Amino acid sequence: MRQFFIPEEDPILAEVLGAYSFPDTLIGAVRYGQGHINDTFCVLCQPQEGDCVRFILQGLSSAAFPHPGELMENFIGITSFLREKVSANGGDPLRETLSLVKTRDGRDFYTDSKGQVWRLMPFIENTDCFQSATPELFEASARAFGRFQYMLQDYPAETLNETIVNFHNTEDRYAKFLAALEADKMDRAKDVPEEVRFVLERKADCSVALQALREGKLPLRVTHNDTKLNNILIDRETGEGICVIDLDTTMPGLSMNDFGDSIRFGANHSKEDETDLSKVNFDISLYEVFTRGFLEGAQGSLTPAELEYLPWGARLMTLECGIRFLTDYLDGDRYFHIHYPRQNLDRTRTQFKLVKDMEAQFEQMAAVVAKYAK
Ligand code: ADP
Ligand code: GN1
Ligand code: MG
Repeated sequence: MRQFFIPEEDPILAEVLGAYSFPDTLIGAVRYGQGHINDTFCVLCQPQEGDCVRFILQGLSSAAFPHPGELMENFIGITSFLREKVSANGGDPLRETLSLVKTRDGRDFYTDSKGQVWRLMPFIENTDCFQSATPELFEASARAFGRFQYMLQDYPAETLNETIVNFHNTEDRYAKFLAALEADKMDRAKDVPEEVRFVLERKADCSVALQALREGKLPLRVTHNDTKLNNILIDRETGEGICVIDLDTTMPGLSMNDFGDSIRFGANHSKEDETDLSKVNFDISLYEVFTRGFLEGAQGSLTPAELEYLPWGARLMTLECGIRFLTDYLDGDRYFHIHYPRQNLDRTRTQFKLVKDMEAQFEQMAAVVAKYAK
C-alpha cells in the first residue's frame, strides 16, 4: 500500500485537502495510526520558519457509520461540552479534547464526491499513543477514561444520536454471529469449528449485562464504548492521559463496558492478532492497576451495582469483540480493516484465550474491585 500521498497525485485526497485552507505550504499526507475503522492520515504543512505543522485527517468508515452527519453532531456536542469543563477546571481546551478545523466554506466536515465524510483536526502534539503500556501508563489511561465518564455525567444524553445501533448489545452480536454462520458466504465455517463451539457455549453470558439493565440494576450513562489504550493520548511531559480520542461511539451505554474494553485490550502483553497463543495471557496485576486508576478517575460516581458488574464488563467486552471478529471473518472481512487474510481469525483467537483466562480468575477479579471500591 502506498504510504505517502502527494495531494496532486491522489484525486480524492486532493479534493478533500482542497476543501480546507492551510496557513502554510501543504506537503502531503501519510497514513497514520493503528485504528481498525476510519481512514486516518497525518497531514504535513511546512511554515516559512520552524517545524512542520501537523493535522489529523479522517475519512469516516461508511461500513461502520451509516449516518456520519449524526455522528459529527455528537462529536461537536461532546467536544464543546468538554472544552467548557476543561477551561472551567483551568486545563488547556486545545490539548484536553479534540477540535475541528473548519472547511473553506465554514463547515465542520467535508463530504467528498463519492459521499465519504472527512474531518480535519489539529494534531495534539507532545503526546504518545500506545499499543501496549507499562503499568504506570495503563493506570494513567484508566484515570483518563474514568474521568471522561465522570465529566460527561451531566451531559444531556437524550441529545446524542445512536451512531451504531446495538453497538454493545451482546445478545444482538450473538444473533448476528449466528446469521453469518448460517449464511457462511465465504465457505469459512468449516475452518472454525472450535471457535464456533466456544461462542455457542457462552450464549447465556451474552445476556448478563442486558438482563441487569432490563432489571433496572444498572444505569445508562454517557460512555465512550471504545476504550482501547490507543484511543487515548498520553502527555509526554506528565505521563498523564491528556486527551480521550475516537469519540465516534460515545453514546448512552454501560460503565462496565468502558472499564471492560480497556481490560480486553490492555491487561495482557500481546498484540490483538498474536498467533502464538502461549503469549496471550490475561494479566491480573495490570487489571488491578487499571481498576485503581479507573475508580480514581470516576471519583465515586459509580453505583454499588455498577462496581459489582465491572469484572463482567471485562469478560463480556472480550467475548463480544471476539464474536465480532469471528462474524467479520465469516462475512468476508467487511468491517474491520485487515492487513492479511486471516487476521480477523487471529484476532478472534486471542480474544477467546483471554476470555478463558478471565473465567478462570473471575473470583480474584471481583476481589480486586472490592479492594478499591471504597
Ligand atoms: P479509528 O476509529 O480508526 O481507531 P482514531 O480516531 O482512533 O481512528 O484515530 C486513529 C489514530 O490516529 C489514533 O490511534 C491516534 O494515534 C491518532 N490520532 C487521532 N486523532 C489524533 C489527534 N487529534 N492528535 C494526534 N493523534 C491523533
Ligand atoms: C475498533 O476504531 P478502533 O480501532 O479504535 C472498533 C471497536 C473494537 C476494536 C477492536 C467503531 O476500534 O469496537 O473493540 O476495533 N470500533 C468500532 O480492536 O467498531
Ligand atoms: Mg481508534
